[in-house]
Amino acid sequence: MRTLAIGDIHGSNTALCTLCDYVNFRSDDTIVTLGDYIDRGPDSKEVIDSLIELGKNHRVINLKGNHEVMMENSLLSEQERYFWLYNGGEATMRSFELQPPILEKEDIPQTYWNFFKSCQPYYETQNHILVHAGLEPETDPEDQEENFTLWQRIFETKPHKSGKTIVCGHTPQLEGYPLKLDHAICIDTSACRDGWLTCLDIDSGHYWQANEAAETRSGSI
Ligand SMILES: [Mn+2]
Repeated sequence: MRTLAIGDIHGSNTALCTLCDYVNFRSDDTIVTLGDYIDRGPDSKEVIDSLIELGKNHRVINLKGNHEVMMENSLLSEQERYFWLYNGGEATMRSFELQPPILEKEDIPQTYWNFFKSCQPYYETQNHILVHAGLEPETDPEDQEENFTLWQRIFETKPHKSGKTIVCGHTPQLEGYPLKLDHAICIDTSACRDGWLTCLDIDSGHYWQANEAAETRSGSI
């Protein structure tokens, strides 16, 4: 049984659909998406539609990214809304055929808010902890605070006390390749910045990539 992690998608639905075809998922795969489905790229709404569809036929665990939290928080105040809009939220509004900068909860169908609510903070296997951004090294995964799980940069991460390898996204690797450290692997390979979207088999180290031009390539970390 494989555990396959998918990095930050950021509205890159062509890359996502191309990647899903290319990997050729098996019925016993567990697919863990690492968050940041929305913002910056052109097709945020369609990315969520694709993930909901994928979840109908596969075991899919969607983790929460800081961009999903920013969008949820955008309903709380004007300041939060502008923080989100300046961080790529305008592209998300346009994918819902909405005109920035005003967003009311009712403008977005409840399905999408439910999707955000269903996203998990982390996913743990025998040898790995999968999370959007990082972990505080001395804290159990279930007690982590969001400044670490949603916002920490890969170069700030330290080995987790569990000894497990952290698998994360959040820090864009502008060369388009996964970053492997001794204690952590980052697979945000800049899908929305003319880079690649990565799917990593966390146990074998094999990875598949696709981009917005529907090109594919693969390799090993
Ligand atoms: Mn992020």
